[in-house]
Amino acid sequence: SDPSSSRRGAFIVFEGLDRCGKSTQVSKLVERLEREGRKARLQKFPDRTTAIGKMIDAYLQSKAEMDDHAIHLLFSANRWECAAAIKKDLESGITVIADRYAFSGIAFSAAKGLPFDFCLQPDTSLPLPDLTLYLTLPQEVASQRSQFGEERYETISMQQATREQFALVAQQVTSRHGESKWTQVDASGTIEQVADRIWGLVGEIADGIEGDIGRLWV
Ligand code: Z5A
Ligand code: MG
Repeated sequence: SDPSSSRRGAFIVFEGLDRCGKSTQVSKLVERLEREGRKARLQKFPDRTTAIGKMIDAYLQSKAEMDDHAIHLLFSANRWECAAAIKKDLESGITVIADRYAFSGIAFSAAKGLPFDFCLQPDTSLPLPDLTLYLTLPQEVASQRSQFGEERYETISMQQATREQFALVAQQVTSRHGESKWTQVDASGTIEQVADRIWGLVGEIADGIEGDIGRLWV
């Protein structure tokens, strides 16, 4: 019998500032898991395909204006509308890899000046990631990558403010949920070098997890 059959899939989140290579590495990890014979699914946030996601997309492309609180709640609502599917997949043994999650939600809105606690609340009790990989890259390198600056938030000052908020988010995650839940990853080097670094950090949770799915901030 398969010893992994009683295990649920791991929920792994990629976070980090713009152009640090999250989407690239999320795809690499999904491919690698599948190559190793494991089931994996990619979940991007914001998920721009839903009705809420389309409103978020218009906002990010500056085709629509929105109150800061309202857009914050829409980003969270966009996660809530995906939460049941994430839980269902994890329970059926699929590893779910998210490209951004609630931590981006908090860091970007708090960087705009909304109170940190307000930013935290709407995501309370969403599925808790088993591991968040926070990719770091010097700003000079990130700004030189293609398409930087095309969307709202892609300015150096906004990125710096967001970096500071991400540090506070990391403290919240580790103090509430444990040090093992948040790992910083050096995202410099070639795509393959970063992918190998990440594979080493993912380690045995790629084989599945025995405990229940946790709840964020609970
Ligand atoms: N946002 C929010 O405010 N609230 C929320 O709750 C959430 C998000 C969930 C859109 O996000 C915005 O929404 C984002 C946060 C906010 N705003 N900002 N700023 P998004 O995830 O849709 O953003 P994106 O358009 O996908 O870009 P990105 O995520 O910032 O990029 P990335 O995924 O980190 O990088 P990449 O696409 O993998 O790579 C960027 C380029 O570099 C690309 O040309 C790659 O080929 C290249 N690349 C990647 N890796 C390497 C290496 N190792 N070497 C050289 N070149 C590389
Ligand atoms: Mg991306």
